[in-house]
Amino acid sequence: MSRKGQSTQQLNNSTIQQHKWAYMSLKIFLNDHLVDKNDATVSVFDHGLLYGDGVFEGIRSYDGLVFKLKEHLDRLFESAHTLMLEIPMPKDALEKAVILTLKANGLKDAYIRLVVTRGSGDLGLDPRKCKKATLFIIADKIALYPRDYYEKGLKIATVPTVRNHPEALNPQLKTLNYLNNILAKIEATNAGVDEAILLNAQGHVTECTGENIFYVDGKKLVTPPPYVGILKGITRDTVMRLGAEAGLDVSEEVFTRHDLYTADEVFLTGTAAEIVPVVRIDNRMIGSGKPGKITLALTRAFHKVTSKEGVRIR
Ligand code: PXG
Repeated sequence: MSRKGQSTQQLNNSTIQQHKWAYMSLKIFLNDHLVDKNDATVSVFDHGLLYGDGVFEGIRSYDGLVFKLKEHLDRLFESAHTLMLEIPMPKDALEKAVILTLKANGLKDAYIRLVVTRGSGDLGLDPRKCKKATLFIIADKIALYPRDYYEKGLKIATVPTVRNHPEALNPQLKTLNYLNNILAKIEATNAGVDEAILLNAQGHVTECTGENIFYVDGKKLVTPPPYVGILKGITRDTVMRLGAEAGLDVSEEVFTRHDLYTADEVFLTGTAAEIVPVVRIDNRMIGSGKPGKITLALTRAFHKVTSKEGVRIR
């Protein structure tokens, strides 16, 4: 008998099992069933590809609990509703499909990408040419952000590209058209910083390329209101709730870069990033130049919530 009373044979079996998982191809949910990753393809005539005509969600599961699944599905259906895009499955069936995809891949801690495109049509942009939406769900291991980001904080900068005007393409829609954000990301990279802050056409702070932004001023916790042009983040909603529960004075306010430069603390929120401290903006030091106390307390509270709340994978 070897370690922990397991026989060598048992140990070998479990090692083989782990390798099997590692080499087993990912299963993708495509339209109405699971397919092998290599068979998960969409047409070159799909308008998701030709025009960015579609919607998506990025969801996370923590130790077998899918965080805020209902909220993500609600947001997906709301984005699709405004685009007059019919999701080819009711919400409860889609919830089951997400769970099925996680189970088929043996994933407990995962990143889930749920995508619905207009489907394939011809080379005209008219959505009426597309008879059926394409739906796919990818669930994979979560690629965590480097630890340094959380321990040292981010250096970020405002960029020249302004956030989409809400009456052009409303940032509240989580669509497949992310070029506004991608241009901002390129500008941040060119400037040698970790992330971009996008302002709106009036010069008000909106959000980052895939995260919402908050600042702390004394007991005040402030984030921009949706109408300045932001995605109403699900992590943002949770953090606003946790801030209020911690006795902070939480508000949605229109603000400028000056408010960020002079804040005690700044942090970003998003499904992938969770809560990340920001220590430098446009080369100005924020607060003490280290991740702030309130940011760290909210991070601990957030981890507590993700370990308890969610739809169980069973
Ligand atoms: N703003 C924008 C523009 C986003 O795309 C957020 C804010 C944060 O929202 P949530 O609901 O996640 O708190 C997002 C979300 C990725 C990735 O792969 C991007 C997002 C979420 C998950 C993964 O870059 N964006």
